[in-house]
Amino acid sequence: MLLIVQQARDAWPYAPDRSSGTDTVMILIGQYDSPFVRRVGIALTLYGLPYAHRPWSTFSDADKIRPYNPLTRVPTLVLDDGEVLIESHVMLDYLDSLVSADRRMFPTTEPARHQALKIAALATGLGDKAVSLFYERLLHETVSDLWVERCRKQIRGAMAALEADRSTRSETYWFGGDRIGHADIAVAAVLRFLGEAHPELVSLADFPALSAHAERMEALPVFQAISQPFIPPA
Ligand SMILES: N[C@@H](CCC(=O)N[C@@H](CS)C(=O)NCC(=O)O)C(=O)O
Repeated sequence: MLLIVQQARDAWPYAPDRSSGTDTVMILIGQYDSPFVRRVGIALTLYGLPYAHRPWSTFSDADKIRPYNPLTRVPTLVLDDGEVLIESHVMLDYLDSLVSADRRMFPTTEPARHQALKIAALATGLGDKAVSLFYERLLHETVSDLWVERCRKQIRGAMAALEADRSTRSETYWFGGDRIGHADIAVAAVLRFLGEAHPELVSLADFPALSAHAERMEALPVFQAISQPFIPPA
């Protein structure tokens, strides 16, 4: 049994980088069914940065989150010096500063950098609309058809734009090479959320390049480890 555990550890390619010599670790607040929390958890893991995870819900655990983030939103990232970051993109920007330039998961040179930022922004914007649509249906007694239709159009529009871009590229990762990037992660995490929170909204069969991309990413060990089925807020 011990041998099996040891072998599993050896096979895990994302060993924590403890070179900073400190025992204090960052704390990632939020559940992995949020694509925003998940993209940060995946980046922390791929970078080998040690962190503690507090899977607090924005609704039932709001009182626990508030002292760290008055917006009571997730992800919330508490740094090892006690500073708190909000917004997943800001967190990734900070994490990128902790690793050498050749390991950063946003390209560091143009035009690749702004192209990758745009793909990630399309994905997270789509995620924003999917979250907004979910709250509209969950929290309003009378659901606004106007808002629902607007969100649907925005989601489908972003999906079409992402599909058009991905279908021109044949490599495993969006921007080629042998390394996953933040854009790859954002797209796959958001597609998983969309499929689970709004199963009726889009058929992935209509977006073959995107669904192949998501399938490849979800098969990676890090995506399987940093993962949680969608639980609607209660
Ligand atoms: N733009 C934010 C979006 C984060 C977000 O929408 N988080 C949701 C959970 S998936 C949340 O905190 N919802 C509670 C609320 O907004 O009140 C980011 O990238 O971090």
